[in-house]
Amino acid sequence: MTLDPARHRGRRTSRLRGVVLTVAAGTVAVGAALTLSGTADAATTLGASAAASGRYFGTAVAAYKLSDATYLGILNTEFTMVTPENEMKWDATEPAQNSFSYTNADRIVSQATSMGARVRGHALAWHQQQPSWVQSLSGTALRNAMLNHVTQVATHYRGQIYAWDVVNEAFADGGSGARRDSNLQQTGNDWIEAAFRAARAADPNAKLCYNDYNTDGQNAKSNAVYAMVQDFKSRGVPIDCVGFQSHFNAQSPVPSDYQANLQRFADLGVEVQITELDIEGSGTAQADSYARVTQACLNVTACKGITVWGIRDSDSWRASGTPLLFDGNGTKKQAYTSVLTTLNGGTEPSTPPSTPGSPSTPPPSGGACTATLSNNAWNGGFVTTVKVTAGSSALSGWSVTVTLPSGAAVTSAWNSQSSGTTGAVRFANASYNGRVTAGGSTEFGFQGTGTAPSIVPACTASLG
Ligand code: 9MR
Repeated sequence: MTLDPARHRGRRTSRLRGVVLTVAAGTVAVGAALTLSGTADAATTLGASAAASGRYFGTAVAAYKLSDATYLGILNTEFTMVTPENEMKWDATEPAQNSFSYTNADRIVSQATSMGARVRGHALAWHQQQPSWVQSLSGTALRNAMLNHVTQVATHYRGQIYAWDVVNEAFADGGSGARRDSNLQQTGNDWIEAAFRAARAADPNAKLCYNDYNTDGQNAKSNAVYAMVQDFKSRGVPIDCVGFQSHFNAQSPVPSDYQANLQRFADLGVEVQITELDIEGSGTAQADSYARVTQACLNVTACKGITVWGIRDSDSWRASGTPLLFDGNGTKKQAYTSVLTTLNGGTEPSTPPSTPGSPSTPPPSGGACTATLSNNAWNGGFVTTVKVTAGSSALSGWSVTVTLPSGAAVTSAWNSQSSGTTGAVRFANASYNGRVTAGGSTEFGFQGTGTAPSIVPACTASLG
């Protein structure tokens, strides 16, 4: 929508008058609430940037790689959550029945503790990576062995785990919406809830998650998981979170309803977590997909963090697809910069990020302008004013993307041409205000319903 500035001035004034009146009536607590200018404050690591919105940024870690200096350096610098990639699985922790082996998992937990990071425990009950003694059991013997395993391992790590993947990948792929026909499933349909109850009893403070893949958009499989979570919530079966593995590639790209799917689970009253993120590809396409996933998490209040499934491409379980944020040398990829920028609300960090021993990827162009945002908000609506300031060069055009909180929508805009009304809304200059002198500024605004945006908007410019 393009709006006439004169008309808007009138509109805006009357709206602001309305705000003042509402404040005077005492029904809202917000005046000129928020001015954010991101450049100086933008954090320069994934963990610190995620922490700015109360989230974590994690990675899968392999114990045997902790002696690799490049790997350890990136781990220490960038991440605030750690998932043992294989070391807490059943074959690793209980290689013989009732004989537990925690050496490698403990190494990862103490590494996490030493760097002030938390741990996602992965995974207590899964049809894969079972030791051979488990594969020879069935019926009650298998059920009891599973419950004993859950109890013993969760007790060993009691108080040290932020969230456990209690049950992993228990639903079938395809359109059936059925449970996966595993040896655990054959012990009875209630095996999942039995595992969750045992985990709660063993470690009452750990969040208990169900974790799966191909559940990242709305489909028969995710619908079946959704129904299970809804059922567990209604019957008081302990479940606190759902993990979305988010393994993406050309055949299985980020679904268009990714954020909506996270949100519908969140609306059931569980935390949602992105637990094993990797996206095959390279360059801008890969970077854009990473940004979309990151922004989706930021847009869902109950999405408390993102974990990537490894550090460097060479650390990945599918290394040939180069799906991670650092290349094989430990150098930051475009995807890294894109995630960091998204976590920072679209603002490039003031100090170029650097990885010990490796050059940083040059930031994409777009630092030629900055945008600051101020809100007048009331219960159910807001007016936002955005100031666009040119850097050391004059601008011939600009655009600003503002990400609205879930449920918010733009109803009108002035001094700009807007595209979209929800989510990431783009505002480009109107015909008369694209030119901004070096160091100069211009303002545009919009009105909306719902909660006002609070993230520093991303500004891009054409120069000249
Ligand atoms: O990354 C893990 C790889 O090293 C193992 O060989 C593999 C064995 O099943 O498991 C990988 O991790 C999986 C995770 O535990 C559950 N979701 C799928 C992951 C990739 O297969």
